[in-house]
Parts: sequence; structure tokens; C-alpha cells
Amino acid sequence: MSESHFRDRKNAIIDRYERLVTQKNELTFSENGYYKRYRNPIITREHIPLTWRYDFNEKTNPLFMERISYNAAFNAGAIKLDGRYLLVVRVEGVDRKSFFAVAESPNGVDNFRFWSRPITMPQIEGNPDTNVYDMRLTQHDDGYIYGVFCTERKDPNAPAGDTSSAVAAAGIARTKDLKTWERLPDLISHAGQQRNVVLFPHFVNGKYAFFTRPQDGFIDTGSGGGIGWGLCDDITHAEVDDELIIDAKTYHTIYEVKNGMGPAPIKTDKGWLNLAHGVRNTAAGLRYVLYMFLTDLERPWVVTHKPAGYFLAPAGSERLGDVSNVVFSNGWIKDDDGRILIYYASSDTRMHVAESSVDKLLDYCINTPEDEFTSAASVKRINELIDNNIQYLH
Ligand code: M1P
Repeated sequence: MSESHFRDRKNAIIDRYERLVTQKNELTFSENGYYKRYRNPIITREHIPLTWRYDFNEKTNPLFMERISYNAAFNAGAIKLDGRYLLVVRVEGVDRKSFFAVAESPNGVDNFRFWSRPITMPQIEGNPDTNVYDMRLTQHDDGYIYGVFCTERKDPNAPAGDTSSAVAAAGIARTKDLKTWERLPDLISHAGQQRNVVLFPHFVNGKYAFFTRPQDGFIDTGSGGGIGWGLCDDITHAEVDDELIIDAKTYHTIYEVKNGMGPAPIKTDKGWLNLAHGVRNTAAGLRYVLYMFLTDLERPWVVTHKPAGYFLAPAGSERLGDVSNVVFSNGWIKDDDGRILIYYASSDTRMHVAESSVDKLLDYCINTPEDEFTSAASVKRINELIDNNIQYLH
């Protein structure tokens, strides 16, 4: 192969990459007024640095082909640190292994670039992770930033020949800069498995507090009733004895099959804003949407307001991907001016951002009618709205 082939292909790939990572994003119109989506996905597998993909040595890679390829970049935790908007992205290789990598943007909505290397997550001696994903970041009162994530390992009790059964647990690591991580033992709970575990940012009665999601199996939550809440004395040997179900999965709702907390909640003067995902089954498979609820300021485990139905569902091209008909969020940022950036992934494939504010989300949570679980009750609510509106129409 000629020298110019290598050079032309390399230059074309660098050009395309630079165009992608410097592309400006723009807000789109919002029918519901709750938030505005930005037009372009903010992180895709094409954003993964070229040095993680190509061998730049012409002698060993004369065709300038990818040596390591990636399947997706999604389900990112988020934090604003020293004025920088940082996402801890779940990057998934074509080998199906996920790992964490930090992507940084100057404004939170475009120009995301990955740091030069992925995160090297320390392993637990004698019990390495097979796969890690979906990190929730919490800036805690104790001065550390915690990353709580799912660690997946082969089920040691799987019968011979079962090469799929897995066990999910909550991995815990802490850092001050997202560069160096200290790994702590996994969360011990008395549920069979855990995923979607989130650390609350403050001590509660002097203890660390976790939102949990107890589940019987790897996919099915079974008798695990919904989003739980549990306290633990020592984060370096985290164990929750009791899990109180604070938001139960419920028949004929968008969280009928399972639900899970999204990012750590955001504090406001009217309570804690919570973002979660709900899952229901359809003839076309599981459908994942995002929903919200508000919890009491002093008792963050007590739900005070819960709008009916979903807050954000897959729309347009978001509906298609590796696992279609899914939106999932494990990161959001409250900016100093009250702006809230909601980071969400679509169809387990790519990352997006939507913009809202504390005022809008409180208004949404407080003034949207709750689910009363029957069609007749829903029609009653609609008629009440129409009745109230009649006086304004003449
Ligand atoms: O595929 C959709 C999501 O499925 C899981 O979420 P949950 O545990 O609530 O079912 C996770 O694996 C998540 O990463 C994934 O986006």
C-alpha cells in the first residue's frame, strides 16, 4: 500500500473527528415546556479518541485501520468540577466490555472531548469485575466524590452449560479529581442483587444513605419492590441492613416492571428533585422512560409530589439503537444560575442533553396531576383542566 494511502486516510479521519468534536449544538423547541432538548447527540462512539482506536505507525498499520473498535458511548454520570462540565461515560467496546472514561466540555452542551486515557478502575483482590457500567457521581459531605456503579460477574451458582447468568452488585470507588480512584468493597445488602444504586450527598443521622434497587435476578427485579433507601455506618465496608421501598413499581404505570434511581437528587428550597427510569413491557419488548418526583427536604426518602407518567421518552432517532426504545439517565448538573442540564442516553447507544431549570422542574413536579391508576380518573383530571380553561376562552 502506498504511503499516500496511509496519509490520506489518516488525514481524512482526523478531519472528520475534529469536525465532529467542535460541532456547535443548538436548543430545539419544546412542546411540553418542561425542558428543551439539544439537537445533536453530545457523545457517540465516534467521539472516542483516535489514539484509542488506531495504530498511528505506518509500518504496523499501513492501511490505517482501526485496531480497537467501540460499540457505544452512553449512560454517563455527570459533575461540574472547578467550572468544568465532566461526564463519566460508559464506553462499550465491540468486545462487549464497558469501562469508564471522562469527557469534558467547556459549556456542558457541546465540544465534549475525552481525557487522554480511560479511567483505570482498581480491582477488588480475588473478585475482579467482569464488566462495569452506569456510574452515579456524588459529591459527598465527607469531601470525596463517590462513583457508585454496577459491577457484573458470572453467577457462581449457574448450572453447568449456563454461560449467561450473571450477578449484579453495586461497586463503590472514590476520588477527588476523577483521575485517581480508590476502590472500596462492594455494597452488601440483603437483596439478591443490586443495580442503579446511588449515594445521597449528605449524612443522614450521621450515616451514609443509599438509594438502592433490590432485585432477585440479573434482569428481573422479581420481589424487589422498587427504589429503596438504606443507611450504612461505614462507607469503607458499606452494608445496608434494611431497605425501605420509597417508590414502588406499580401495576399499569410506566414503571410497572421495574424502576431505578437516576443521578443523585438535586436540592431545592421546596424539596429534592429526583429523576428515575421506569420500565414497562410491550409487545415490542421493554420500554424505558424517565420520570420525576419530589421528596421532602428533611426526609429525602419521603415522596411529596409525583407527576403521572413519564417526563422524557425516546423520540425520533432516539428510539433506535443497540437496545431500542430506551432512555436512561444517571447524570445531571445544576448550574450556578439555576439551569439544569439533564444528560440522558438513548437506546444504549449515545448521549444527549436537555436543558431545564430548578423553577421549571419544581413547577412540573408540584403542578402536574398524579397518577390515580384508572382511565376514569385520568378523564376526570382532563375535564377539570378544561372546566378551568373555559373562562379564558371567550
Ligand atoms: O438496557 C436498558 C438498561 O438496562 C439496565 O437497567 P435496569 O437495571 O433498570 O434494567 C442497565 O443495564 C442499563 O445500563 C441499561 O441502559
